[in-house]
Amino acid sequence: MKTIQDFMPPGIDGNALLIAIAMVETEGGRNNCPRFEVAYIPKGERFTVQGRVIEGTGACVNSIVLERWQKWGLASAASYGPWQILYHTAADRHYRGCPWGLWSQAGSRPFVVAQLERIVCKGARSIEEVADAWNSGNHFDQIVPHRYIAKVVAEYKRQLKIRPAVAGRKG
Ligand SMILES: [Ca+2]
Repeated sequence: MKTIQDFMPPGIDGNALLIAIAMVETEGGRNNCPRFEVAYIPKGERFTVQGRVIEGTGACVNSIVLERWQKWGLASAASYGPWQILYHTAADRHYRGCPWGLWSQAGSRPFVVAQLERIVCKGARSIEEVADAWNSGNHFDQIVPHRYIAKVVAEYKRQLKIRPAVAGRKG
């Protein structure tokens, strides 16, 4: 069976990276509630979620996003679970379950790994580039989330220190 280490660039511990991203996104899964993304909500749609008003901008709505919106509604416009994977990202990686099925670690991990593989296939070669792509879609555009990247790098280094036996190991 293929593991994350099979496609990670040389020198990157894939499991430490997975933990680092989860730590930065949700404190390792402790704060894993769905977060709604207004860009994937059609313009004109308006909701109140736990006292906060959410209004769609439609910025990222295309025919595929709209089809999923019609099927799942607001649940389609959120990110889920320890890694906060966007439902659309998982669906693009052939996830066929309901959006909230990504809420658990077991439900989302295969699609998180599949997305990381895609990021690496598109040329990301460092923790910085992978973190950039995870947060902003890709590592070769103008959008570089410096603070997010710095957090992932720091957490990755911390993970290597606290679990040195795993560093560089296959699997
Ligand atoms: Ca970017």
